[in-house]
Amino acid sequence: MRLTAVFTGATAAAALLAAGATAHAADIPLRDLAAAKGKVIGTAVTGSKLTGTYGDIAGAQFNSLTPGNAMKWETVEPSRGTFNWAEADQIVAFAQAHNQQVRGHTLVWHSQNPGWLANGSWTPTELSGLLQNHITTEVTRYKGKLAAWDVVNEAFNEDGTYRSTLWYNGLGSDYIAQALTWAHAADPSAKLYINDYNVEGVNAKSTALYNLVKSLKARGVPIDGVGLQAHLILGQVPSTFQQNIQRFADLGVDVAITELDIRMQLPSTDAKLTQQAADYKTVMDACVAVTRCVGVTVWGFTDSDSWIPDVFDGYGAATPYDENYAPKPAYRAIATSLGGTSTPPTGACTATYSVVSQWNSGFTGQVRIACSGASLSSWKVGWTYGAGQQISQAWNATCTQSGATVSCSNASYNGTVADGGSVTFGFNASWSGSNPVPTVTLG
Ligand code: G2I
Repeated sequence: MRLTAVFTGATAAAALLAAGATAHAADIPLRDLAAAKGKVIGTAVTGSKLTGTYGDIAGAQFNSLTPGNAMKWETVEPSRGTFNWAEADQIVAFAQAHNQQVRGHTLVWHSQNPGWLANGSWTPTELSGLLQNHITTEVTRYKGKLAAWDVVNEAFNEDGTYRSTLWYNGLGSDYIAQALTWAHAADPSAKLYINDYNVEGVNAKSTALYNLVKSLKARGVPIDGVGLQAHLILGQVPSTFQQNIQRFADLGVDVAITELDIRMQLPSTDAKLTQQAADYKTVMDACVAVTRCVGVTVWGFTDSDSWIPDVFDGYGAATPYDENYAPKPAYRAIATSLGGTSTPPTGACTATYSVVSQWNSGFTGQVRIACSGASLSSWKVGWTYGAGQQISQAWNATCTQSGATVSCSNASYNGTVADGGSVTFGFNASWSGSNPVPTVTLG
């Protein structure tokens, strides 16, 4: 979390506001805006993080949670017959306590299956029995508690053919209809979805999905919806996005945007963040425009809890909140699309800490102080390290560290931060074990 210093006029008489949970005091939470439009605004979450600022934001801003990993086969049945529901139960309990929906994710997938299952050799009958048992066990456990299930995940190749998976290879394409049928038997009230990526626009893959849903409906297989994951790239929201949502809706199924994030090449800049906000708004507007689009879930709400940097080298900053839990322009774009009046916080200077590069024992960090509607003639930034980090050298600031407490003040030449301007300083430090980002105060 970062603290935002709000200045009255141009003087440095600072009032410190605890920011992070909301963009600013007057903002209406996204979940209230979404509810007023009859839409869901959700986020994927990690159960162990649901405390402190992360928990506050997840609970206050979203009306739906999707467990990011906690309901996957590898998590719930790591060895055959041994079940671990701890994280999934925790997320469901958190959601109930915060009056949120839960979207179950996911029952049938080619990835994140336990080794005993993925590496086993099974006859079709055994495989079918394993799948039925898995679906029945997991769906029954959460019967009546989940709004929806991503029953089948990522069944297609990019060219629209079926992906070669444990399931397809062993059972043929009808594993999809069977999985839906078993899930429906275990919880008739949960909405059952097929979910995939790169199916946001009209293309070969989304058309294969469309044809599948059409034939499942014709056969009377219980299918309620289609999940468009929407792991998008900056500036590349497909032009046929809304048209594609509409064609699925016209088949008589719901559509959910299930895993939205919009990645950019790092470092992020103001221009990229502005483009990202426009992209988020395009996605939100398309869902708002189609009645049967039930809502949008972001795949992690903060850049500190996103899969992108781990998988796409050099990319990140894909979510609506930065790694210090400050809402980004994308957050305000979501709010605007949901009918909120969203002006960026005015009269504020903020300090944002980030790790620029990290190696086995050391790292380079930076802090950016930016002002909008306010200015500074001198500044001082402080934080407390939580994991024994030790600063060895700083540039463009004078930094001292006493125990875990760091204090940095401006150099002779960069104390002035103009309205609309920013100043950055850097440092080298050591770390071991972990290197969590500290809470930074500007004052
Ligand atoms: O890959 C992004 C998403 C694509 N659509 C389906 C989603 O289920 C998928 O989610 C991601 C999770 O966000 C990641 O957190 O699925 C990844 C695996 O395919 C998840 O990554 C895994 C890491 O690969 C593991 O090393 C790690 O142990 O997360 C695990 C739990 O943190």
